[in-house]
Amino acid sequence: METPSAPYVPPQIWQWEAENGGTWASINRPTAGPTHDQDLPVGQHSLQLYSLATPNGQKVTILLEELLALGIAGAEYDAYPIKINEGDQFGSGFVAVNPNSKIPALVDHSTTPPTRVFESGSILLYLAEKFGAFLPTAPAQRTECLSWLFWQMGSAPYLGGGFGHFYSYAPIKIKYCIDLFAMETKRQLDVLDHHLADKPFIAVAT
Ligand SMILES: N[C@@H](CCC(=O)N[C@@H](CS)C(=O)NCC(=O)O)C(=O)O
Repeated sequence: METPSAPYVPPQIWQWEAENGGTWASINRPTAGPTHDQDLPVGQHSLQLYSLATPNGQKVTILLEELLALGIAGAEYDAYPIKINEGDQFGSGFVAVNPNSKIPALVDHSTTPPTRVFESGSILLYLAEKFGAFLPTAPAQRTECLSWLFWQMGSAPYLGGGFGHFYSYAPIKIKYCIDLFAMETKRQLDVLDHHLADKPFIAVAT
């Protein structure tokens, strides 16, 4: 069993140490709000997506592309990269769309005033309801679909923020943290294995 050389004793009042050696230390901070003025570009389509090809970002792009594949022309969109490793998520324009400073974020200019949508699950739901696709209308199936959507929203942080962070980004390898989140990640994947044992999709839009 791993024994830390200098056991950490949490202080009475926690203080932020900006440089903690972690991969994301230069952009992480304990406060919200914009750090600089930076307008967002706006293109020709109603839907403006501000995102990046990360696990959370790609969810929205996949749905938009699936909507387009169904022939839904209103799902055409302009996509702009928000370079989260360079701090774009703290620009004033982006924070106005997502006060939580995380991608993905969407603005729908087909409404007056334009509708901002943030949180990947909320964006998926917004688009599914807007275009009447990929979300069952029957109450039982709709509830089942939303249960899995919310399960995914609640579970993903254990993988990325928990397992991924401590396995890959943390400046020191802490066995306890890696074990805890590896176990939880395995368990979540086993939830999916059980659920998908007798069906091809997690939920089906009927
Ligand atoms: N619950 C949010 C999580 C979004 C999220 O964590 N996005 C990450 C990229 S996958 C991000 O923007 N990170 C930048 C940061 O934390 O500063 C969602 O589902 O939209």
